Amino acid sequence: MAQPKIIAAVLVVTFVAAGAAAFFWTTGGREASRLAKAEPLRCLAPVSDSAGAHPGMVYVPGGTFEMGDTVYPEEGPLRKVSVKGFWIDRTEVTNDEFAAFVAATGYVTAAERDLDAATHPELPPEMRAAGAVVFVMPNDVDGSGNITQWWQYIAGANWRHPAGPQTGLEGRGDFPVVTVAAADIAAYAAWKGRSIPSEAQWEWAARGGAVTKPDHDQPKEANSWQGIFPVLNAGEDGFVGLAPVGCYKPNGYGIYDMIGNVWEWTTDAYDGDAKQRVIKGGSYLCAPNYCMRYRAGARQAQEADLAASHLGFRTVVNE
Ligand SMILES: [Ca+2]
Ligand SMILES: [Ca+2]
Repeated sequence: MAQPKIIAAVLVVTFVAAGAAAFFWTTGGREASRLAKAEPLRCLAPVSDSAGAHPGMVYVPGGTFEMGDTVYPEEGPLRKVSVKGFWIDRTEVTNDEFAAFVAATGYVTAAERDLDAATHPELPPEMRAAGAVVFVMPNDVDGSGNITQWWQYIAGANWRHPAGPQTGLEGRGDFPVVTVAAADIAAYAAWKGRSIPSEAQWEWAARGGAVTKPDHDQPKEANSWQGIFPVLNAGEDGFVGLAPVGCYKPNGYGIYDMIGNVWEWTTDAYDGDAKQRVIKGGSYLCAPNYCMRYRAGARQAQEADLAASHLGFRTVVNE
């Protein structure tokens, strides 16, 4: 996915019927209909264990590491960074977990609220309507320059309806929650007495304690995209769309899906721009021909108030 600013700009001209998105959500396009029966609804049971000081979390010891990577310019320069020990969610936060928060607090997410014309004068009315940016697999594309060929702003898309009003969460309780904005996840974390990870915490945890230099290969134990993005998704990893949390082997610390499945929010501003945050780990949409960001050192900018269908989060407890 290209720079979110570009997305916001080009999405201005894009507004699709939710019905089309619903079709792709339920089928995931041609490939998904072929594979749908093989895709499980639950991989890790139970999702949250009840043992330890912080149930459902893993302790990550502190350390010093060379942060960053060398594939894309925004990953550098490589720099030595120290991180104190902390606890981190074993999995991405799920729909069931987020639903418990909403049930307890009545919280309404950013994607469920219309944007104020006063604060977003640059957007046309249709993009100020409550909604989210949703990936819709195209049948064909004309080059990779125009991302509105696969990213569409859909009114009525939110965490309960991840691809638009006609879609829902039935059978998807163990899938990562998506279309949550920075303020939403901060509220969730506060309710749990937790925090959102910094970029350094996230990247250190994603290394999994590995002592060797990270490679740049597409990982086997992660939900990414095999084939040619965005038109050919071979689903060799078992999922053409999102996967339930915990379907792949955990990393060296016992943490699942740091790489792939959904991108994950951090608290870091992107290049000092408070309106943009750093997101990490890549998603099920990351392919070798486009967005090789299925690496701990990769990063991307995301508007703090923009909800998207490939973006979720996890929380930390700082000691
Ligand atoms: Ca996949
Ligand atoms: Ca992830």
